[in-house]
Amino acid sequence: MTKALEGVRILDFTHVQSGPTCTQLLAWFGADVIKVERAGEGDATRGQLRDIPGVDSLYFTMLNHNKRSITLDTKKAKGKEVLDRLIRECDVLVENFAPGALDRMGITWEHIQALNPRMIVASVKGFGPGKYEECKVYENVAQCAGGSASTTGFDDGPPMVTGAQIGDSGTGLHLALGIVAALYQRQTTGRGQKVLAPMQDAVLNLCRVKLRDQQRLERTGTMHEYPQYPDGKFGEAVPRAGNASGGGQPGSILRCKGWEHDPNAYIYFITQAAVWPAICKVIGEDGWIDDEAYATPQARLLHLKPIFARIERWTMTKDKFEAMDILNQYDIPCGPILSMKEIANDPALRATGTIVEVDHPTRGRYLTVGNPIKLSDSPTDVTRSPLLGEHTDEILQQLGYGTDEVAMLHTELVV
Ligand code: CAO
Repeated sequence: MTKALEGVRILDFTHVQSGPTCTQLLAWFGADVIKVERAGEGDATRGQLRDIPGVDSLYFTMLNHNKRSITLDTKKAKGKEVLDRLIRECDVLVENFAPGALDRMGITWEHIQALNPRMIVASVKGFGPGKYEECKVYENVAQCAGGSASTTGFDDGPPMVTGAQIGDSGTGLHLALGIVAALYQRQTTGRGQKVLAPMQDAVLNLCRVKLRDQQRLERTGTMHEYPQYPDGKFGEAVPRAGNASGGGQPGSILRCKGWEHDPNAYIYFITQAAVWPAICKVIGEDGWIDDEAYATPQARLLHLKPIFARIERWTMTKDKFEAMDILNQYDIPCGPILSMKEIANDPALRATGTIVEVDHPTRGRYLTVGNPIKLSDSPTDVTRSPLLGEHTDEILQQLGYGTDEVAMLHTELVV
């Protein structure tokens, strides 16, 4: 079966997490991704958070599947020459260097355009144009600058970052979509274009509902779905909502049986209006179905804390999976708090290829997250990440270099 992006060649100048997430997705959709790295060290993540001495870290392997690796010193004249050939041959250049690094290498937009006007140049940067555009940025900086941290955590605590890598992987996803759109547009224009995904903007996009709430707060001075209502105070900005859903259907994280010794014995419980009578029956509060203090969603907003406290008295009598089984019978939206250990062994996620085992020549077998996006006509086969420079000679030969020239590039320490 062919792959969705078969024939698309990606010149992958990415490192760490945001850019590699993007190019890994493109590789999973069938693009030929050529990762350019410096000889010796390569992508810094190869050596970071190592669990086995001398072996590519899981950090690296889990972000660089299905790619080929070429080592190239793009600051040397011969290295530049090889790079120019790659630019001519590829469809997309993806990079997430610090601002200005590509220009300092001499790979300006004009230079690329002169070599290959069809090339799409896609970049992740921390910030878009403006005061902070020259700044280097990592994950948590983006979470803070994009509105996530100020709206995450509890009202009486400091701003909080989240474990989901919305700044890095979230931006990588945005960039991948921009690239695919640019490839599509190129079919009619015949031209490449620049694609930019700033991490602050991507995080803000994922925090869109909080900007919605900022405007609601400014108009009405209150938000009835937030835990600050009815007893607490609202300030000028969207507050941290703890585990409240903050949306149209109130929800909360509730303790389940075993919570005293298991940090993940919890369930997320949503009091969806459509199933309110069923919720009342399950927890043994049939009287709440018609009680005017509880009967309507509007009335319930005044009593969310006691309502969830009462539901929790019920969830604490069941373990999270028992509670799920019972609640699902009544279509009550809920979800167990799953630990990474539980997720790693989840048979459904393994069956769909979202959790996969991969063989690696120096690491052995390891677990990774496969492609979460499923295309029925373009299935993903997850293959291991490349060793540093593993495909250097192969790629040079494909670029038209003869055996002697390849040997010379090695002796000149360009590759
Ligand atoms: N040959 C020669 N030089 C190379 C090279 C190669 N193959 N690959 C990289 N380099 C050089 C770059 O040209 C740059 O040199 P200069 O500083 O002289 O211009 C240098 O290596 C380092 O690049 P960098 O500044 O991007 O790397 P850093 O480790 O200092 O910063 C990071 C890392 C992530 C903070 C920065 O790249 C950044 O802000 N990127 C944009 C935002 C981003 O993607 N952040 C998310 C990262 S994931 O958490």
